[in-house]
Formats: sequence, structure tokens, C-alpha cells
Amino acid sequence: MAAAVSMPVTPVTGQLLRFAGTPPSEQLVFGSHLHWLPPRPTRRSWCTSCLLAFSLARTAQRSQRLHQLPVRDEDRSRCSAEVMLDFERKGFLKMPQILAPEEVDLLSELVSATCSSEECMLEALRHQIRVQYGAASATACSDIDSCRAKLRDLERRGEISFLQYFNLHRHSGELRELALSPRFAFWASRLLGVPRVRLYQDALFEKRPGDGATDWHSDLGLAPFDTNSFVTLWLPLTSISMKGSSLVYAISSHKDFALPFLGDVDEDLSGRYKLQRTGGLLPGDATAHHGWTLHSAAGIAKTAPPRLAWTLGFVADGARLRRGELVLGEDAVSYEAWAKELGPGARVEHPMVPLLPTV
Ligand SMILES: O=C(O)CCC(=O)C(=O)O
Repeated sequence: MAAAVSMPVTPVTGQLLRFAGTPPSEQLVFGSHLHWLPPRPTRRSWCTSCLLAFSLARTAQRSQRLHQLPVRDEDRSRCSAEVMLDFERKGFLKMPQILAPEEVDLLSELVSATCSSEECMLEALRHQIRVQYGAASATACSDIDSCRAKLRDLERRGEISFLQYFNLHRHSGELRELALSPRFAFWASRLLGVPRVRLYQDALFEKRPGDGATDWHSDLGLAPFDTNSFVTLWLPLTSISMKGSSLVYAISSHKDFALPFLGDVDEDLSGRYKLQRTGGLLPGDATAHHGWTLHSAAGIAKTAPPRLAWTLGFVADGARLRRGELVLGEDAVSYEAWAKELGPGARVEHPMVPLLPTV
């Protein structure tokens, strides 16, 4: 559904033992390592080795299967030239069923376990205070209760868009493995047309009942990179109805070179773009948007259930940091530490911006 509507722009802020019924062969393969077994021992000790190997294999298999999402044949067939062209032209893409039901369950479990720690909750609240009141107020807020109290009035007035839990992959090894999955690497690098990508950030967006709209913004405007090669994958963890708070994209806005070249970005851009709402999404679906694509989302009613979405931001390997002084904007928590270390204009090569596999 595309419609030209009013749009005030606000700056924002390893293979495995195959065991089924048959004894193991002399060769066990774990990942890419070959483990040669000694000549077959007595039945009893064979069973002991067998059980041990079986258990190791199961563990490895579970970990590989669940935490690293492989590229499926259907990913390769769906990522056609037509689909890539559509993304290139419009600046976004709806991606149904990028995750299987059991994969979404795992993701939800990991996200929820990670962000329900006191540490993550406090970080999310402080981040919101920083956005609303500045760094000093955020530092002054030492515990969850005082942070909540500080935000209460804004929440009552619907002036907070969401709570944002940044970089959960830095707190959970399992979530990190998942975030660095070949499947995400495949989609991100194909959509950008680059050989490899790095994970810049992940975040959980929790839009709570009564939270306001997500203001119009483009993700590269909040990131420290001097590049156009950036893509965000947005994965809802709750169902979103056709009219629900999915992202709304300003079609082809990522190619609107005329706007920054000629115009005043603070002007009212109503009617400049056709807008597309990506509503009607289930957990397991995703949308992707280019780093310069303008997007927003509606607020949600006080009586509505919370809307949760996990996002992944990928930048092309080889991208550089912006030249000039580092500006600590709204997403500074994602780059402050490593960008200071690398310095202005440096090529982004840092363990905190991990390289994904070539696919
Ligand atoms: O979920 C939202 O409302 C905002 C998400 C967003 O801005 C993004 O993924 O870039």
C-alpha cells in the first residue's frame, strides 16, 4: 500500500557423526576437523566411547544447527536479480519467513534471556534518558527505579518511542553466534552487492503500550561511517497486523541525492515521497532497509500488547569511518569505544565490528 501522506521529518534522534542405528565408522568428523578412532575396542569400552562421542556430536550438532543459521536453498532462489533490483530501487524489502518457527523461538528465547538482566534493563533506560535529557542525566541515574521515575512524565505523554536494548550480542555468546549467521551474511551482502559485511550493531526495540511514534530517520545518519553500503534487517518478534506498528518506508528516499545537495533537510517533506507500510508481519518474517532509506513507525495504543523487534545493522567490509571529529550521536554506544581507537577516516577493522563469513 503506497500513499503520499504528510511527513514531518525530525532528526532522531562443524560434519557430524551420523549415528542413526549404525555403529560409527572409523572416521568421525566434527566440523572441519577429522578425528581418527583407534582400532575398535571391546564392546563395553566401545559403548563408552560411543556414548561420549554421541553426546559430543549431539552438542556440536545442536549448537551448529541452532545458533548458526545456514543459507538455505530457498534463500538463494528467493534472492533473485529481480528482488535485488527492487531493493536497489525502493530502498527496502519485505522478506517473509526468513526464519523457521523453531529459529524464531530460539531467537526470542535468547533475546528475552539477555535483555531481562538488570544490567541490560538499566542500560536501556539510561540510553533513553541520555536521548531525552543528555549524558549527565543518564550518568546520574544509578538504578532502575530512579531511571523509571525520570522517564515517567514523558511516558505518560507518549513522548517516548520505545526502549532500545543495544548490542545484546555483546552480552550473549549464543546470540552473537546467531547474529553472525551465514544466512544474515548472505542477505546483507547480496542486497548491498558487496563481497562481505561486518556486524555494526544489534538492538531490541520494545514499543510498549502507549509509546509514541518512531520519528523519521535514516540509519546511516546515526552511524559513524563514510559509506553508502549499509543495511538493516528488522525482525519482528511479535505479530504485527496490517495496520499495526510495522516500519513505514519513504520509497526510494535512499537515492534522493537532491535533498541533501540542494535542500534544507529540516524542511517539511510532506508529499515528497510515496510511503509504504510493511504491515502484516509474523515472527519469522523480516524487512530490510538501506542505510539511507527514511523510515518511521506509528505509536501503539495504551491497551495494545507490546511490539518487539530485533534489528541487525550491517556495513560493507572495507568501509571507513567519517573524517573529522567523532560525533557522539544517539547510537554512540554502538561505536564510541572502537571508533575512538581507530581514529577519523580509518578503515573499519575492529573485533567489536566482527566480519561475517563469505557466503
Ligand atoms: O522499531 C522501530 O520502531 C524503529 C526501528 C528502526 O528505526 C530501525 O530498525 O532502523
